[in-house]
Amino acid sequence: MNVDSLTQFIENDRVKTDAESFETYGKDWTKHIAINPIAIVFPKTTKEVISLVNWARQNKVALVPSGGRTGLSGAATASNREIVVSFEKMNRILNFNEFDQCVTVEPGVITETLQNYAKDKGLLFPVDFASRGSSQIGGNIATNAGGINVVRYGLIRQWVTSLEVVTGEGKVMQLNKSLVKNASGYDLRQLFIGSEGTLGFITQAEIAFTRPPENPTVLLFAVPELDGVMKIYHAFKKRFSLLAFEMFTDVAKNYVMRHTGQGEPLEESTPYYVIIEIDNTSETEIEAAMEIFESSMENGWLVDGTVSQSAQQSQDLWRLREDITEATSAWEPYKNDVSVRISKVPEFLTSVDQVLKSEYPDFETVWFGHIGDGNLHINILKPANLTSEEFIKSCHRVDEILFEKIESFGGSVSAEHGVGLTKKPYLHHTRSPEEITYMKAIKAIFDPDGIMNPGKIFD
Ligand code: 2HG
Ligand code: ZN
Repeated sequence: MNVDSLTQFIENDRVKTDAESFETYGKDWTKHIAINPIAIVFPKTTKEVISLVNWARQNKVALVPSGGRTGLSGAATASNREIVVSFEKMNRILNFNEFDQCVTVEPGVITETLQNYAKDKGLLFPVDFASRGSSQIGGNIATNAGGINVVRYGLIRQWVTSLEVVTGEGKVMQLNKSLVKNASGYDLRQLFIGSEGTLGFITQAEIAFTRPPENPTVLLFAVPELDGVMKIYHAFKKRFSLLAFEMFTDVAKNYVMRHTGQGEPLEESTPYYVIIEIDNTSETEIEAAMEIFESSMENGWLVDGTVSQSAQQSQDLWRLREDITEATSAWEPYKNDVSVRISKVPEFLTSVDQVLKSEYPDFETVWFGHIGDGNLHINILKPANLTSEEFIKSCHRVDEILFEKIESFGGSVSAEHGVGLTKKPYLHHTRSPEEITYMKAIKAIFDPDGIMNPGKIFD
């Protein structure tokens, strides 16, 4: 395929075909998938995106949308002679509507830039996660991003008030137009959120902000038994509107400590840790937290704990949780991102523990996650004596066992990272044949030529 004709509507220097650009833009954080793009393009306007879609339809070339490339399921990977459409040059914050407390953005705005923009206005963009410094809003929306504050603020789905999209037919639509109430039929905006670029491109979005918490305070607890994690959750959830409730294991903590040079956060070292964030608005709040801490200690659910006294301390405690992905990346982790409904988490954790111990006796496993949302991240680290292929093959065998369990719990094979390429073979454990058939039919309507990120989610 000759991509030279792309320059009829996109300037020469925004069409790249060199090896270095392919290496950078051809994939996301899912490093083990071989890439094979034919070009990387950088549109600057919705008009250029429309021309690109029309060109792709005529030339029967597939397009892969690409944001900050922090995805973990291969959804932004070009492995089959596609053109990668990077939105990094569509990165303007266009307009802040003070009355509605909504901001209009282009898809390439970095998540952290939007968070800081909200902060400058005395407001909060509440979607937050470790890759905030590189991930982009378009990608966040296309994957319905979650993160560490979902327990309080929900997924990004809740904060997108309006979307401009270009469908796989090259048609532009303004979806929902920031109406709070709009009972005029199907909400196509929500259909595009989380569609992983399989229906069309997001070219603009309006996002709502909210009031920030007054005094976010972090608590870290040392938990001796797995069973204690959700008992602590239940006790806190009954009393607080939690801002976050996360867990990680000592294995995860040790990787972070080695990576960052941080010391032990607590005197006691235990197999599990819980990190909680509350809005410490008055003496009563912290007293209530201390009461729960003491009763949890009496019950043996935790053996040690600390409370952040400053923003710096909060940040240091959060690093123990947020730096896990980076601290383990050299071990080529095989990633699972699973969920069950919250009330099933205790039983689910015990069951996963058994599977991992019996099936991965020789592999190091690192668990952590947004356990207050029922979402567990399981990272299996590659032993040095195995090749990547051998390692992934063994992980796939265990996936079958793990996902059977997930299915029996009515859970999901992908809680927040998306399906992309890596979870595609397992979609049927979460979605019924009828659901998958309807999803394919929906795609065929928006993308009749199958040019929009084909092969992602399903074939
Ligand atoms: C997180 O919660 C991210 O830190 C990454 O979703 C999870 O690396 C992972 O498995
Ligand atoms: Zn996560």
